[in-house]
Amino acid sequence: MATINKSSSWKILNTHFEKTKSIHMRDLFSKDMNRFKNFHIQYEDFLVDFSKNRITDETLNLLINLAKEAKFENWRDRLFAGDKINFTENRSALHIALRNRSNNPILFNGKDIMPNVNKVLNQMKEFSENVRKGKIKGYTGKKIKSIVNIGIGGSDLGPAMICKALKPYGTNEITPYFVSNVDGADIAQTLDTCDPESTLFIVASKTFTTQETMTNAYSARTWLLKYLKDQEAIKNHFVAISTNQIAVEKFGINKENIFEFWDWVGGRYSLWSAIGLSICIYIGMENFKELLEGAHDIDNHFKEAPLNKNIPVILALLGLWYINFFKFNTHAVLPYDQGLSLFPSYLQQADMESNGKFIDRDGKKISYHTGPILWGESGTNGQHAFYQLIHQGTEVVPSDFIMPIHSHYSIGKNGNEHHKILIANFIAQTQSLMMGKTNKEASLELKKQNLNQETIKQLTPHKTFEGNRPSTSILFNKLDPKSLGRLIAIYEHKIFTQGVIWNINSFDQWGVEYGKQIAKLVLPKLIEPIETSGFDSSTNNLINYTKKNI
Ligand code: G6Q
Repeated sequence: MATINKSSSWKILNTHFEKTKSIHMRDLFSKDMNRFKNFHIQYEDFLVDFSKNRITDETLNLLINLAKEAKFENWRDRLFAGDKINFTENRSALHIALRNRSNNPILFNGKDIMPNVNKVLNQMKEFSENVRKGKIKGYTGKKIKSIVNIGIGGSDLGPAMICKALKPYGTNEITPYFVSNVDGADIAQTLDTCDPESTLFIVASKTFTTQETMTNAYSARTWLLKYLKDQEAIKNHFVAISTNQIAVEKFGINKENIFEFWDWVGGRYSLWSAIGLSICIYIGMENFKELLEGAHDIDNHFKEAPLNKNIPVILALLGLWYINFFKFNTHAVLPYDQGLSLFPSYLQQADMESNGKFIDRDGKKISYHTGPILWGESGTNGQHAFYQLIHQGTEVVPSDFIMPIHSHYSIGKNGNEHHKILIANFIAQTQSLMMGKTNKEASLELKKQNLNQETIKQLTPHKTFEGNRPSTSILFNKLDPKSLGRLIAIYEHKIFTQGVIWNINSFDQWGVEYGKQIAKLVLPKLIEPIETSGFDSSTNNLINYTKKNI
């Protein structure tokens, strides 16, 4: 296939872009009373309003043509069929099987994988229930009160984000902790708050070789043995989630305490697998299944909804429109829910690790932009920090505003004062980003403050907002397990759709592997007693400086 930016649909889009790039959304809204009606999708309790984007009907049609020319539908079929689309690792990307609540057979190498998926789910159910009921106890017979998930990247970000988001569903009797950083502060501070007799460590690592995770796991083991003084205690206090059974057993974890997952589950797509064990223990199996249900709903929606009504597809096409044509290179994710405060960093990995690539599937260097720099923060905190740049900066930042209509917390006047203020801020931001404030409006506002002519003239440009800053609003009823499952799956499929059109493999992560490889080269140099040479002069000197001053 010719590269996508040489395709006829790309060229047509480019011409369309040149014609429409200066149109202000304010004018689009005033000319079309049905703009919201035409540019929103209602899926169950999810409302996706994408009318505040710099598109027309024609833009959308042309973007859909581009997806079709990139054979998106064919790639989507291949994803669901378990083809080895992650060809650089010779793997399928079958996370959809982990949440296949229909239980219809899914074949991998000609064999149905659902029995194995269900077997592990049952193991997770039994184990998590026994921990919650206090049937699984610590070595000295104490009930488990703290669970410490030791993992990094895909083996940490999803479970950590979900446990925070679903706190209202969590048990008060068990506190979940997440240790990921190899910086000793992370594990040391966590261990300080835990009682060895009532702590369960979950070592979550697909490969069971990741330096950070293994270092933290060994330190946790040493800490435990220091207090409990018997190797046998490891049985009660350590479980592992891994595809590498041999390495787990070598660590000293019992075979029965290993939760299996498979090569066809990518790290950043693994929260639906046994990597979700910490979630399961904290919120219970029934709620974990709801999370899976939510994702499964979106899998079906993604497979079946027409492209112009397909939430992940629309989000993907909007993103592409901004990155590839407007050259807006960053994208903000702004959840108006404190529970979702880790959602932007979770998505950073999902998106940037998947689509931060400059080589296409044919091994050629790409000549168009791929994944955006994704960032964000929960509202309203971000408003008092970086929104200034979103309103008036020289960079335009397309943003997703995400908000549940109902809060879990009844607080303030009438029990909903806080949430009403939150909603008002959410809506006000999207409105003002789109509308802006004209020079005339700004100057009129200043006149009403009885300022003199000169001050008005001086202040007007500073108080003027161009507007035309795009945003998409995603609303749903409540942040519960099902809606969170839906939200995550929407973004997973958005990322996949963009990867298909950009002709990249969204499922490998050679940059991460490279990081793992180079750290191993430097570590022995930090220990060797002689002066280090052989690297560039900056690296040699950094190593020698730290060695001298350590
Ligand atoms: C995710 C990446 C990466 C991975 C971590 C941890 O897709 O592969 O973030 O999850 O490097 O790897 P392990 O689970 O093997 O320890």
